[in-house]
Amino acid sequence: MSYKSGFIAIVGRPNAGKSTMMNALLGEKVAIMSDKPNTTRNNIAGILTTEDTQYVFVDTPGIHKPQQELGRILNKNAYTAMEDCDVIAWIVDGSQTFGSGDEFILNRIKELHKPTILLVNKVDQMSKDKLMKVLLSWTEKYKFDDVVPLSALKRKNLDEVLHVFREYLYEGEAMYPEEMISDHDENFQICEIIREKILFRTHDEIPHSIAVLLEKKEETEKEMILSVLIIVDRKSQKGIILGKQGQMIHSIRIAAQTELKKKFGKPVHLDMYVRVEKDWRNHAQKIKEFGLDELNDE
Ligand SMILES: Nc1nc2c(ncn2[C@@H]2O[C@H](COP(=O)(O)OP(=O)(O)OP(=O)(O)O)[C@@H](O)[C@H]2O)c(=O)[nH]1
Ligand SMILES: [Mg+2]
Repeated sequence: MSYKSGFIAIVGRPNAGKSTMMNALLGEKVAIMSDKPNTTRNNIAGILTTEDTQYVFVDTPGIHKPQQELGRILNKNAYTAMEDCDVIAWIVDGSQTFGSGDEFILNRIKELHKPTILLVNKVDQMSKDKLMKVLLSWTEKYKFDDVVPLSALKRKNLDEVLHVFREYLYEGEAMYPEEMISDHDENFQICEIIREKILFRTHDEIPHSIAVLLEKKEETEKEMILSVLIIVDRKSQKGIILGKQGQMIHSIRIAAQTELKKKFGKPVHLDMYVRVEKDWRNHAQKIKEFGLDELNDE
């Protein structure tokens, strides 16, 4: 059998389960996940190298109606991934009805004329009857090259997902070294893990308003010492992140340190500071400073 490789853009509305699916396919947590919409903010490549295939998945921000400059950039980056890939994997939450985000995605798909696979996720929450109805209603919208139901969370039907992706990849050599699993470095992952712990503990506007920046990293054989800055976009949010008598930030620190210790195999000491950057999500320069650049599709 000949070797195949290529780029698979994983796109869909916020919360559809894109990052959960990519991590499940990789067997590693490369992208953070949460029940808050717009968890993913960067295009993140996850690389799976097998005996006969190198799959380069590109996890993208959920496509939505943007309220701010940041939202516009996130959507743009997802669209760029669709333009640059070999195969589009559109993942939908099977329990949700077709919405405006889906309309945007479908329109792009129609323009791009690329192999497009529809992945109907969260089937663990659906009866067989319901699933049949959902599959029927989606296949009426577009002539997908393939449709696969799955549960990213329960790891159901993932082999079939890989099998179908392979069908649409081109013959070619591996593009990345076998041991490489992501295109993002360790510092990015540290900040993302901390952001995930904040998302888990906050609600409403806060999950959308924070950014995490690494200020200092010192590592010895025995330990890692980190200092990070948590950006919020309003003064009132600073108090919420700190919590009563510092309880909130304490709980974020403990959770992040625990996961980072497991990841790096050594104790991690984490210092965190909170800074207000008023309305940063509407300022292109700030957004860029915080590592959320707009990608060029040229
Ligand atoms: N029941 C169920 N929940 C799932 C499944 N896949 C993902 N989820 C949940 O859906 C939520 C969103 O998952 P994410 O993977 O962060 O979704 P995403 O599409 O990457 O979201 P954004 O990054 O915000 O665009 C999380 O709470 C997941 O646990 C699934 O197969 N079944
Ligand atoms: Mg995501």
